Amino acid sequence: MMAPDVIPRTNQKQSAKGYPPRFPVEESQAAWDLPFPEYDPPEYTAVQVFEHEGEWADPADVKLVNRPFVTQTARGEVPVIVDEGGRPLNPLGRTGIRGRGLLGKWGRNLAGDPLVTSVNPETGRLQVLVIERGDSGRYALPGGMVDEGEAISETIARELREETGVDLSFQSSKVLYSGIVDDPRNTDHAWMETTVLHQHLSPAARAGLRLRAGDDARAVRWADVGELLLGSMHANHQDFVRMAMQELGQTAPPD
Ligand code: RP5
Repeated sequence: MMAPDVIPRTNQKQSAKGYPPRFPVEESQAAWDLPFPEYDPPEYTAVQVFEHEGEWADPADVKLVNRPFVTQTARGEVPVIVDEGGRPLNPLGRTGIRGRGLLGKWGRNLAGDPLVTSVNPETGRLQVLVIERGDSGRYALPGGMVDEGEAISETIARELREETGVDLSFQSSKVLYSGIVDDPRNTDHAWMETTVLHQHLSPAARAGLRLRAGDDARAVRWADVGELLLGSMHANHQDFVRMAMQELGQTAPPD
């Protein structure tokens, strides 16, 4: 399954730490082609983004960026619209903040997420391997940003190793989703896009794993897949877990 045409906007009212309050945007005011003359959001780009220009961050002047601004959709990569200053516009619509926030790249910022499931041998419940994020404390898939020149399966294996201590190969794993994520760091001009690779482990493969939280993960654990977990996950991660459940022919039990 590739990106649905419309992924739910989940986090527009949430913001990452350090962000100014977002200009209020109702669902019906989000689309860029709808007039919203009162729209006057604050401009925010974190200091560390400017400090890392030329490393993981783009130049402050968007005109110096020489890649096309595109987004991954169910129909493949499509160009995104840009504003009068040449700044790419978030495909999910207005976010209430201009600039890049904590994100280094104008337009999409690429990430990868491992979605590892297995059945708890003692309870028979479907579980997913999650971390507790260091920044927000929310449960999340142990994903991270794609390094320059890195294949997506490598990013996903590396992030899983760094954040959970688990070593798995994702070279032949199924692409569950590829496209925009409604991340709390997103702004009008910078947003996260991820590829989610799914692997379902046998009881024997699961038994051989030793979990160890690392990097920006506060904790790591196998979590029962249910409404309680799904409702407390980072960004669109609950949507990805629901897609994996569909693949496995499972429905969430009530918690
Ligand atoms: C999410 O942010 C992605 O789905 C991925 O899990 C994560 C990458 O950012 P960091 O964890 O590196 O901050 O939108």
